[in-house]
Amino acid sequence: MKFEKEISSFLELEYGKTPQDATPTQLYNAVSKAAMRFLAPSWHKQPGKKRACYFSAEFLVGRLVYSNLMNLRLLEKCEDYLKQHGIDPAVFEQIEDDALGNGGLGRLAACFLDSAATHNLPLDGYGIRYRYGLFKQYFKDGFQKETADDWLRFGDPWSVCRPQEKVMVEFGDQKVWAVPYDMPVIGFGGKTINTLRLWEAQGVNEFDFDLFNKQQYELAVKERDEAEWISAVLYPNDDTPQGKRLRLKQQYFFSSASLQSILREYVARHGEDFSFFSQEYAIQLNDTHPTVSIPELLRILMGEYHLPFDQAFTIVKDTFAYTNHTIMAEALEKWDVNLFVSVLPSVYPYVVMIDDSLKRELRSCGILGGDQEKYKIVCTNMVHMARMAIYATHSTNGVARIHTEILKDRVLHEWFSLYPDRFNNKTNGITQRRWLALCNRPLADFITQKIGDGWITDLDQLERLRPLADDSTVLAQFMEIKAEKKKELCAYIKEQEGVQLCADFIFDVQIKRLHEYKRQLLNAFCILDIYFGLKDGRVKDFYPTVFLFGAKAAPGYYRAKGIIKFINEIARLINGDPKMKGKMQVLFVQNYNVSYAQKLIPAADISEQISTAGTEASGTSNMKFMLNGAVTLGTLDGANIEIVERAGEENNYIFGATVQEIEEARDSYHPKKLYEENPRIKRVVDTLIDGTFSDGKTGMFKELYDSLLEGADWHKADQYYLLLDFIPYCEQRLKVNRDYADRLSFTRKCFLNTANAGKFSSDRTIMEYANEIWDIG
Ligand code: H53
Repeated sequence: MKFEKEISSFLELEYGKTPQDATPTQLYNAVSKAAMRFLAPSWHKQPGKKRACYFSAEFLVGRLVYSNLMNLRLLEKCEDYLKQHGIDPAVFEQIEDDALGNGGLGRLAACFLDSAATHNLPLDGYGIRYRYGLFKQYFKDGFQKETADDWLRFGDPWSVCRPQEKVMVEFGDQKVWAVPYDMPVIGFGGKTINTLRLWEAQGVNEFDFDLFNKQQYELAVKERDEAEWISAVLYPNDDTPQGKRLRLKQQYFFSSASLQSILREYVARHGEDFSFFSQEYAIQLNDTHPTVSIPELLRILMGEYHLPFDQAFTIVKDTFAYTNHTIMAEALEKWDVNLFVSVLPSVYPYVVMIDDSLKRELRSCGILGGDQEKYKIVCTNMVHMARMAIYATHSTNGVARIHTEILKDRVLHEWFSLYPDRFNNKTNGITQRRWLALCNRPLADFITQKIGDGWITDLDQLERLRPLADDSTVLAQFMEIKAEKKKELCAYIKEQEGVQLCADFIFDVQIKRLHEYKRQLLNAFCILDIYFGLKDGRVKDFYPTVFLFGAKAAPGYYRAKGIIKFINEIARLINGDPKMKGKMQVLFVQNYNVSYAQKLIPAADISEQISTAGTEASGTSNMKFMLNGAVTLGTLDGANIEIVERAGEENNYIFGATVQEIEEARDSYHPKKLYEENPRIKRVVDTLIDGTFSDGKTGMFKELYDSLLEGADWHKADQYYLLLDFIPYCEQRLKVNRDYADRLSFTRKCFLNTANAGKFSSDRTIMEYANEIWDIG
């Protein structure tokens, strides 16, 4: 049946509605289901090919309906259909994103799936089907408030539940069913369709009839409720783990279920001969979150199939590979041994076996006694997951060049000395399908007009734009597109936030999770410095600017929440000051998520990437901004380094201490001295305590002030060097501002950023994984 007919007949059958009187949710379900029928014949595994499996606790896929239709080449048909019936094609924007991820790590996983399917690489995702994704955020009196993300209330037309493929997962104190829901991952053009398999936890017994009959209703469903808790909520911490029992259960839950389902497939083909296993499967561990898969596979092979340790361990090592996404020491996961044993008593012995094998290997390398401490997987009553992930796999990679170098030179240096060949770099990337073709159609059309549409699956072709960088007509068109996207964003923000922004201002944007190391507070201080400078007459000829923020703070992260409140206070001061009219506006948007990013990024002129050098492993929004023609105002950190290497330092704005400079400054760093000696620094920092702003008597601002000047029990003063980089940052920001006034030459910089973004496609990254780690290329 034709796609359009399929939509209408679904509406009629399921809801008894015509397109005109269907609700947006009904239309959404009908369109999605029609597309699912359309793709069904191509959704199968190619036999006889090695498959790679991406194990990840997060897949932040975002709104799927438009991207899936685009990849199936049905988007225009669908839009025509809606228009014919008098419906706005943007109707599905009312359907919220799913948010089964926190930030960069989960979004990267989603980009990888898109890229692999597009390039016909057999890669499947395995994760958790959280009942509630990342919380929704709103502000009340400038404070962050959280509500549950009930993403299923719109239905879930893109998943297929496969109850017949459920598996049992056993904990020390509990048994649960893991029920798979499969989502198609549609490559561009619709030829390859891979699978994202997300597991839901269900009780083994629906309820206990005995207890029910005794009218003990709560007890009757207790077992079921406790099972469902396992996949109930996504932990809202981005890159700072919480050593919680339920979190370990989640990790084991999806690791064990995924391995069982893979083994079931394998055994159906080969019986109990496991000699082909690592030739047929590669498993990538996305951070340490799924690392418990390592002892679990060992347990299954040894405990259930009776393989000897050496043989089983070789299979494990050849199958698994590990990606590290952070250098922050506190983010490398460790589990208390007692907790681990009580949750996973049958897995722990295999952790010990791996640790024993490691110790034997260390001994054979002449590493003895106390020298073994820094390697041991079980050490000081903790299970070190990163150590296990390095030791028991054949590959450990970082996610940007500098990040991998820091792993090798410092954070994991001892491991690099032991296994230099295991370490490799895979600089992150982003999919240009979502982050250009879909989110910036005017720019996509413009590029296609100039160089054809090959860039959609081969982003290096953007290079062919370079010769046009000196053509002022081309630049004028490019500028016009940015202006159009700014207007669209203003309309959207007016609707969402009730704030009218000036579309002809510079748009300066910082969007990412709220974390001290990402330094939103530095951005805030600099805005204040400009504000005071404008009032004092120190800052002249300032090009009017909108400063935009978007970020969620982990609900338990007190300082991050203080920073949000502080920025909202700054916004209130500046936006309410009549003297600032026509000069600057500040806005922190609420509930920043993938769909919001798709609107903010195309409208940005300046991409704020200002983390302390050596703290951000890669960053990926930096690449999205670059692709959409924004300049980077940033430090030499993460992938920023590779971005300016490609686009030219002269087309971006780099400032601040380098990794080496920070290292050298570390011991003698004295932020209080900078504060006392520099009146500009003092003035902005003092706004935290001098009554300029109110933190609603929470003490949050004073705590921030102390963190900068005094430190705390667990860290030195100003651990992220805000005050060190403050003046260079302000200067560079004013330089961008001045440069912007020369509209043509600034647009040329933006244009060259787009033209040089080819390297940052996740197509390139995923092919490197495929060829160099998984051997599926
Ligand atoms: O992963 C991104 C990086 C980014 C890094 C982020 C990340 C998380 O989102 C969560 C946990 C974690 O260890 C790291 O902070 O720099 O770009 C993808 O690699």
